Amino acid sequence: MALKKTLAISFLMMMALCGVSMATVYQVGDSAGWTSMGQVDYQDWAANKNFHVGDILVFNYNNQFHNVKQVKRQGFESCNATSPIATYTNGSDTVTLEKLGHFYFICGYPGHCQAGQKIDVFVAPPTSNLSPVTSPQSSPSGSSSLYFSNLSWSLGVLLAFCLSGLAY
Ligand SMILES: [Cu+2]
Repeated sequence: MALKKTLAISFLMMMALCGVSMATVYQVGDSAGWTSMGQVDYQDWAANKNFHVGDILVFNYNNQFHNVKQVKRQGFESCNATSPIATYTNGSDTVTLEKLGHFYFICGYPGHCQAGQKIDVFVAPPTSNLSPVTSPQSSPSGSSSLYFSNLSWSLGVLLAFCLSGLAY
């Protein structure tokens, strides 16, 4: 029992380490940051990147003039920020892409989304059978039991992934 626990903990630590080495941090808009001034085509910015589960977006902006609203597709398309999934207002906000699919972000200030301050980030699986693996960084507190229950099957996949990362 004690051994099992030790093993589990060491695996969790390894998963955390692997998560760190695997995650890519993207500053949205690169040096221009999150802006409505039109220097950045965010669709263009996102289009040439391969986002994966566990990657991190950083929104840097002046929070007197902008914010970040994560919205659903409809809100993205219509620039409607009235019912956001999440709101960020710090001015240097990190968002972990914790699952596959589209993440839509717009600025909630009037006219900014319409001016192009909106981004659709699509998170694709690296390969089809790796898709359910989530990075430890995406886990808020309290989800450790989930990791334990998923440990057995995800471990092999994760190990392979980590080892392939180390090989580079
Ligand atoms: Cu704005």
